[in-house]
Amino acid sequence: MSYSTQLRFVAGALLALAAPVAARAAGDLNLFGWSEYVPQTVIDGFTKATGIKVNFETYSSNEELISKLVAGGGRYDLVQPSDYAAEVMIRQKLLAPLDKTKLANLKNLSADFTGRPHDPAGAFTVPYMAGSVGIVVNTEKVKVPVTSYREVFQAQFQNRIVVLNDNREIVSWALKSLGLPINTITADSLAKARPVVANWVKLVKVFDSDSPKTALLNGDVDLGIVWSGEAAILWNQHKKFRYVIPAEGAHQFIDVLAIPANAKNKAAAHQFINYILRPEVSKLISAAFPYTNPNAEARKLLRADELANPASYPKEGKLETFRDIGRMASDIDRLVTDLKSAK
Ligand code: SPD
Repeated sequence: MSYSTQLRFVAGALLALAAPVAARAAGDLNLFGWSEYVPQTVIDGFTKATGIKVNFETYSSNEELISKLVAGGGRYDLVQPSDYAAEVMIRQKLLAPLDKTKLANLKNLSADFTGRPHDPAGAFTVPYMAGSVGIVVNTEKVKVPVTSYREVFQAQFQNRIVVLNDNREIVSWALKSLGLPINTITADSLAKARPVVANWVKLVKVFDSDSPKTALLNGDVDLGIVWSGEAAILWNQHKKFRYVIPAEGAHQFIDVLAIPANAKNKAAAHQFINYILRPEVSKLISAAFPYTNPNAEARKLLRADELANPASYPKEGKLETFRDIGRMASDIDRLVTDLKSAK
């Protein structure tokens, strides 16, 4: 385990011990999900429909989720990893198999988002929302075309850039720009990516995975590389914010719901999963967080302008999902952490 991974592990364990467990009751659902991803209206609707109180905690990266689960996963009944992180958790036996007899609404999912390599039989995971990671440009401030990672990280944009605070993402952009694979990572490919990342991080003003849209809306930065749902919200606010899938190709993610192996309230977790698969509930998720909705029946309820949002439903571009890369994940983490601290 790398030094930074060890630090995260210890921090996760301390956080787990410090959490306000007194507020939790045996029948509650303890949900651990991405920030700005599960609308409060959906949580409230679930409680109203079932009488089950939801204790909701958030995280900003898959790596944070995994280290916290390893440290004290029994505190959570439901988690929301991305596809590749779920693949890691399945390999590490951190997830419980789903009881599909309790998930009648699985039938609403589009076949485009099921049967994927992270969980081919859907034995452990259910798609929540999907999306991509792409370039967003304030076209009132940036007058030149920006269509590739290299065009984002130019000296003329120093201190005008926001990017996700996500080490795997940043390295994958460098690998893509070098024409190297993002899922077969070697010491050699990381050595090639290192000087690219070193130059790029010096140009960045804001690293933010929770709400990268904020720096763009405030005018603190003029362009960036963000989650597609963030770009979709920006587009809804003002059409000057354009979303571009980088020419080199982009990361596509499918975020899922899954039940930790040692969850105490698996029954409530199944109820929550089945609840969010209702088309009228899934539609509320799209309205608040306009990522790509994997629920075919919910899509039928979306307005034409929601379906026309180019960040939520891009019409072109090469997309590739991340896979479990084993121990190389900690090498990536160390590489970017080192370069950021030398910035
Ligand atoms: N604020 C919600 C962000 C969801 C991002 N999920 C994708 C992570 C892929 N690394």
